[in-house]
Amino acid sequence: MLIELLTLFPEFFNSPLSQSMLQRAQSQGAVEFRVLNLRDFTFDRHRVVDDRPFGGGPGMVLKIEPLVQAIRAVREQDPEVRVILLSPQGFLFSQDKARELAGQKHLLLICGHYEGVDERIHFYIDEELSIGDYILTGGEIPALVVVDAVTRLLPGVLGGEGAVEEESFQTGLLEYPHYTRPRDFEGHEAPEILLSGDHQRVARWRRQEALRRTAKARPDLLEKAVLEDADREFLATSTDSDKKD
Ligand code: 9D3
Repeated sequence: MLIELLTLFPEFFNSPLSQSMLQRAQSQGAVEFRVLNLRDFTFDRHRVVDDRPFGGGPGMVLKIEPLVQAIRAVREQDPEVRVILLSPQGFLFSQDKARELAGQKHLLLICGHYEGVDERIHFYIDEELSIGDYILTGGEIPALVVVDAVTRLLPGVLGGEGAVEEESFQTGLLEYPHYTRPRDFEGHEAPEILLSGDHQRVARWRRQEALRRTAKARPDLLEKAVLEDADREFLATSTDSDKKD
């Protein structure tokens, strides 16, 4: 897969793309990253990429010409490229979307900045994605979030760890808690049941902990999760106000 990143801050990506999994994925040939400097797609003397908003107001707007020059240059090389703008107005990025994008040959991720991007960009892109409801300074970190989530799904990238296959067995619940040695750390003991060797009791305990945590932190997930009668029974009793969280 080829992932191109269009940005005003190309240096921003140097370190993250050279780290751990992303670097390994590149060496393996599973993915290639190319960082494009938006300023290289200007043709005026001063290489201007932004301008004041029509109608007034604070801040600057990314000009349409350099953006479209860059998109055209990439589309000319590959008409199949999927062009994605990262913006706070986009659809929410998700694991489903990561899976969908991992099936593509070529992505162009456009990082917005300043107060926004000229609205006419929408005639030239395929979709617009946000990573969540908080305000960042630009689309660079969101682009890296997409890169990371998509790259780890590419064939061979996790090196046979099986973590990705395991995800297809996901329950729609948060994970159960994990413990390893030492058994007692500063008086905080690992749950006795995990050391019992009783696999059935361990499995039931883990299921219930997953349910408890999900009900507390992400009750929205419970609505879509596939639950057994025993799960509902557990939730009905464990989430009573007299029970500890
Ligand atoms: C003060 C300007 N903002 C009004 C709330 C608009 C604005 C424009 C551009 C706010 C942030 C940004 C920069 N952010 C992104 O480009 C961005 C983003 C984000 O801020 N949050 C979550 N996902 C994304 S994807 C791109």
